[in-house]
Amino acid sequence: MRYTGLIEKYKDRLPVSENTRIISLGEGNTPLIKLQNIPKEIGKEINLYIKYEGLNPTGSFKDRGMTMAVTKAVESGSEAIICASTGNTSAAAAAYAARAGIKAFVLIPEGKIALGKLAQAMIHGSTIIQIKGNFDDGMQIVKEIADHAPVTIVNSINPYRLHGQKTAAFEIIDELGSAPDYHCLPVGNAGNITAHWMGYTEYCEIGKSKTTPTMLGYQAAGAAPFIKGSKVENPETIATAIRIGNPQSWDQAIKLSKQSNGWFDAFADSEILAAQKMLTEREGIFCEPASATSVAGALKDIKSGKIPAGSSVVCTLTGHGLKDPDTAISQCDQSAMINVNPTLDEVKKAILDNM
Ligand code: AN7
Repeated sequence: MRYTGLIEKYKDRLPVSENTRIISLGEGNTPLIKLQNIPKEIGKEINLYIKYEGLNPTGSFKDRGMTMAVTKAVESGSEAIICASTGNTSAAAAAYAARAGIKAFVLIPEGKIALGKLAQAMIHGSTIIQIKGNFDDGMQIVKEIADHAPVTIVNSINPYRLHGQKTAAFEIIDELGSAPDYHCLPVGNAGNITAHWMGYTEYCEIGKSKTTPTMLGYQAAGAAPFIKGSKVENPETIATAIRIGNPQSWDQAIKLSKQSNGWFDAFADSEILAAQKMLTEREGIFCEPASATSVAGALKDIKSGKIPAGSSVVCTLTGHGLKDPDTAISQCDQSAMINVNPTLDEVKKAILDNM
């Protein structure tokens, strides 16, 4: 059967009816890739999987939430959506609004969103409102705007977003036959970790899995409110997707972390970039910096034994590496590029010198 998106696939477990007009771009159904080289290299017996959410239509997990949020916005008669965003939500909102034939307004922090995401918001024809402030400032305004303008908020405070995103947990259980022992996610607003926990507990309740995973949330050290235990006023990190100091799903995240016996941890930008590079060079998987935080965390906890040998572990790679080409290129040694004349001899020499 033709795959037509996650709402159609999981409609029995989502708040839609037979009459709902589904706004979809074929999101979901992303690959679960078992890592081969990295576990060998660190010498640990571990079943380590990557849920490659960068392969969604706009290149991030946000499409799972946005198909639901925009479907329900259209169903309720809304003609415009709005979000504050560190980039990926704006890209998804712009694309799904275009698909639905409605308007999208996106508030982004000036100069602090990755190039690919800005390109997406622009090319899909959304109205971009750049603010001289960060994501948290934008979010505050968006929360008040609905009283002043006819727009539907599609940030993860929109409950339909989490319903869409919970389907990632369904897919993992459907594929593995049970929940993994540990699930690792990068955490910004903590919407996605909350959505995953919803998905796992729902599937457990209906007997699709006997267990739920321990939920591990990893942040960037410069934007780590869950480690600090309170809001961070001026979050800073190269992983701009998670440059968030005031998480909107704070209470839910604290609760699910306790319920699942999980924990939070934070990583320096250098550690995040090292994990990103390791995935690209050792496994051929390219994710954006924020996403690599989940792998930085998993590897630390696997090496220390906090995640015991023999465990099954899923790391969500939330966004594609092509979202942020500037950061990728700046990490690479430009002088390693070989410049030659277009002759057989010079190209041959370049190859043989580098075998
Ligand atoms: C790649 O786009 O908040 O913990 O405005 O883009 O659910 O917030 C993005 C978040 C992780 C964090 N990885 O997820 C936005 C935005 C990537 C992201 C997160 C985001 P949450």
